Amino acid sequence: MIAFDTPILVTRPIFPDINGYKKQLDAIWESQWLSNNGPKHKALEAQLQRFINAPNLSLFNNGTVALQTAIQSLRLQGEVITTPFSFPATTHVLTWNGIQPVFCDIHPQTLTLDPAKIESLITAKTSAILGVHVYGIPCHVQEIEEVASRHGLRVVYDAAHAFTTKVNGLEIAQYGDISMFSFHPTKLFHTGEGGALVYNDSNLKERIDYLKNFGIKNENEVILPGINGKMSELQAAMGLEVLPLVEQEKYKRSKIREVYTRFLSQVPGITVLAVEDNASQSEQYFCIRIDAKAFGLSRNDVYEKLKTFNVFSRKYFYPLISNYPCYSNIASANPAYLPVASQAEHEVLCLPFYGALPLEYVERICKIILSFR
Ligand code: T4K
Repeated sequence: MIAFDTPILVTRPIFPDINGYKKQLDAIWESQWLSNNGPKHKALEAQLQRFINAPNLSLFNNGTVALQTAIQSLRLQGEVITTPFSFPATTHVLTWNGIQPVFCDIHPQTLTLDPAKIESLITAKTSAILGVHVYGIPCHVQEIEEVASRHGLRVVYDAAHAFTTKVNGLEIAQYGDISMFSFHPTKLFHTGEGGALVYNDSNLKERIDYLKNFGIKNENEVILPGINGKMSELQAAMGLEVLPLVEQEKYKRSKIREVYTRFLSQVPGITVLAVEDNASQSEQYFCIRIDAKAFGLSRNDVYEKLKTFNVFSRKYFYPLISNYPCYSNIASANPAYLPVASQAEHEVLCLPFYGALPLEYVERICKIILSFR
């Protein structure tokens, strides 16, 4: 097998036509308005609300600040039960809010919070469950809701990867109290940097929008200890150009998923991660698990060998958050309590996955992987 001439990265952002973006910039120059709930911001908020059928939506400058604000808006405190199998932001926002993360193991198929393991972690201090729809694979939302309502807990979802995912025909953000979407360039839909909160309770809108603007009510009143979470007009303009391209990008990615799945799903030692029957794909990542014994090479071997072919896969999400030095002293971070996550972190590999990746390249990547055996 021959190495690629140029590096093949795990993802590439949608780049809209530069002339469309220039037109957006012309309008911004004309308006002399760059941030603080300007016309582009308002237009994107409305368009996104329609696009994902969101009852309420607030835009942010990134997903992390959005999630931090979600926690503030619900006045969460004490302990929050969460997954160790995610990007650092998921747990860090709890810490930045003075909340103790409590790590719960994940489900062996979906790699999302295992609802059967949540209940034993609930204490008098627990205020919420924070799940992650990792790779766009939805959490077991109904079971989580049942546990939460039995114990009077709030449910927040880190839906950074789950833009457009549906469960039982409903948009993913219709589940739980608040969902956070990331609009980072590595996401299916992006605004350069950015994010949003979607929530069912319209009473939260005012509080969330004050919180993301320093708590300023008017020139004379600051009513909450808010933060600067505002999306700029430059970001919103990018979003307005990217949004019409999302369906086409998803379609291209679905074709790439088909090729990977055709070549890899029957290979002993490789498992292709997929959504369950009641859910739809966000087409955010294409991820496999590699069982070293059955495949003959470990995930790390495959990751390193792919690099020699100029293919840069990613070990999302290794290491587990519970193994970071800043969290490993928490009782629930003990790997003995997290056997499923502790195995998954050594087996998962996200392969290059973006619409502009030619299908011949995808086939070639598969053949390179198969040649390792
Ligand atoms: N929760 C979850 C579950 C998340 O995954 C994330 C973010 C968050 C919360 C926080 O949301 P934000 O605050 O970011 O909105 C990347 C992203 O930076 C990060 O947003 C994302 N998750 C994470 C999964 O991936 P890295 O450290 O892997 O990024 P980097 O720079 O290595 O980029 C990955 C690949 O993307 C590179 O191979 C090249 C390509 N790329 C990247 C950028 C930025 C481009 O081609 N163009 C670009 O402009 O974290």
